[in-house]
Amino acid sequence: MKKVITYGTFDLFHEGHYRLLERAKELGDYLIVGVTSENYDRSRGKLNVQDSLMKRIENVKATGLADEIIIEEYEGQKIDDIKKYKVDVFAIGSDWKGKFDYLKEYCEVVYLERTKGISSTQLRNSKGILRIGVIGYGRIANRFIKESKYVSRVNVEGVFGLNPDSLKEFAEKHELAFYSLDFDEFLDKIDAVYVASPHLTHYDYVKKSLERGKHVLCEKPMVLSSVQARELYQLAEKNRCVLLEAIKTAFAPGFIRLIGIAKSGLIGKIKNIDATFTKLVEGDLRELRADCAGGSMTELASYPLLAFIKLLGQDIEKVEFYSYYDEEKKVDLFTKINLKYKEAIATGKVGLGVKSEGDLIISGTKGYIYVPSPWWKTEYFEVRYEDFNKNKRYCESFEGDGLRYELAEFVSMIDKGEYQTYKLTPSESIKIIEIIEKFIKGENVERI
Ligand code: C2G
Repeated sequence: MKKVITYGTFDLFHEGHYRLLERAKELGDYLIVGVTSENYDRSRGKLNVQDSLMKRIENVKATGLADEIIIEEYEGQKIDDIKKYKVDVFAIGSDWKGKFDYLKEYCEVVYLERTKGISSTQLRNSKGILRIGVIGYGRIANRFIKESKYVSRVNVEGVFGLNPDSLKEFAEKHELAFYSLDFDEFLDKIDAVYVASPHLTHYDYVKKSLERGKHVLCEKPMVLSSVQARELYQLAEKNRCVLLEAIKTAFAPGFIRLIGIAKSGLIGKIKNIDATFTKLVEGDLRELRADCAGGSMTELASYPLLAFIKLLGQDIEKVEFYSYYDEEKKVDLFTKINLKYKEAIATGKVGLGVKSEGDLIISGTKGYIYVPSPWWKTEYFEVRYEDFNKNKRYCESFEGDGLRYELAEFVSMIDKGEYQTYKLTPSESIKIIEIIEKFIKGENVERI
C-alpha cells in the first residue's frame, strides 16, 4: 500500500484545499492529513487563523478524502511522522517549492500546483482591510507600525498629532497614506485607532473615537481613573466598538500558558507572587515628568498588577505602597506594591531610577514557577520542586516586540464582533487602573 502524507492549516476551508487533497490522494492508496495545531501556527508566525483546530479537522474530514487525520504540533515533526507511518510520498502545494527537499532523504517529495485565485488570506481579507490610525508618534508608535506588518488584514493608514513637523516626518518614514492635525478629519479616514500619546491625553482621544464608532486599542495605562475607565468601557459596549487596553504581556502566548499552568494546581495553592519590572531612564523624558503623569507606577505597574490579577483574582483585601520619590521632579523612581488577598500575598516592584532583577516567581504549596527576566515578554519558565528531578521547563516563542499579539487579538475581536476577550477583560483592566489610582491619590503610600 502506497501511503501519502500532506500538511496544512486548512483555515476557512476552500476549493484550493480540496483540490490539493484530491490530487494528493491520487498519488497513492492511503492519505494522511496533518492539520496544524494553534500553538504550532502561532510559533511559525500565523497569528490570524480564524477556525478552531476542531473546525479545521472537521472540514478536512468532511471531504471524505483523508484516511487518517493527525495533528502537527511541532517543528521537525514531519520527519518523525514519515518514519512512524511508513510514508512513501510527501505532497504539498507549490508555494512551498524547494522548502521540503530535505525530506527526500526519507520519501518521495511532490509539489502540487497551487490552485490560483483563492487563498485563506484572501478570504480573511475579503472583509476588507482594517484601516488603522495611530495617535502619537513616539517610540511605541514606531514599534507598533513595524509590528503591524506581521498581522494580516490591517494597514496603518495615517497618524494624528499636534506637531506638524514630527507628524510629517513620522508619516514619511513609515510611508503612511496621510497625516493629520485635525482629529475629526483623521477619524473620517480610518476604522480603528491605536492610542500611543502621553497618558493624560488618552481619555479624550478614546472617548471621541468611540463616540464616532471607531474601535480602540489604547496603550497602558488606558486612563488613570477607574471612573473614567468604567465610562469608556460602557461607551464602547453601547456603540458596539472594541476597546482593548494594550498591556502586551496579556496577549503573549507564553504568558497565557504560564497562567494556565500556575492555575492548574501543578505548584499547589498559590501563596505568594513576586514580580519586578525596572527600566533605568534619564533625561527630560515623559516618563520622568510629573506634568505627563510620569513615574514608575504609571509607567510600569500595569505589568505586575496584570500577573497578580490573572493569578489571584480581584478580591484584594489590602493595598499598600512603599515609594522612593524624586522630590524635585515629583515622580516615584521606585515603588514596592503589596497586595494582600485572603489567602495569598503579592509584591510588585517597579522602578525607573532603581535597577533590580526583572523576574517573576509564583510560589505555591507544592512548588514554584520561575520566570526569568524579562518575564513580561514571557518566553521561558520553569516549574520547580523540592525534588529537582521533577522540575519542568516550558518554552513558547515571543516574536519581535510582542505588539503583534495584542493587535492580532484586537483584529480578531472586531472580526468576530466580540467585545470582550478572556485574555484581558474590562473588569481586569479597570482593577489594574484602580490600584494605580490609589497610588496617585496617595492611599497607603509610605515614602522612603
Ligand atoms: N493550497 C493550494 N491552493 C491554494 C491554497 C492552498 O493548493 N489556493 C495548498 C497549500 O499549498 C498547502 C495546503 O493547501 O499544501 C494547505 O494550505 P494552508 O492551509 O495555507 O497551510 P500551509 O501553511 O501551507 O501549511 O506544516 C504545515 C505545512 O507546512 C503547510
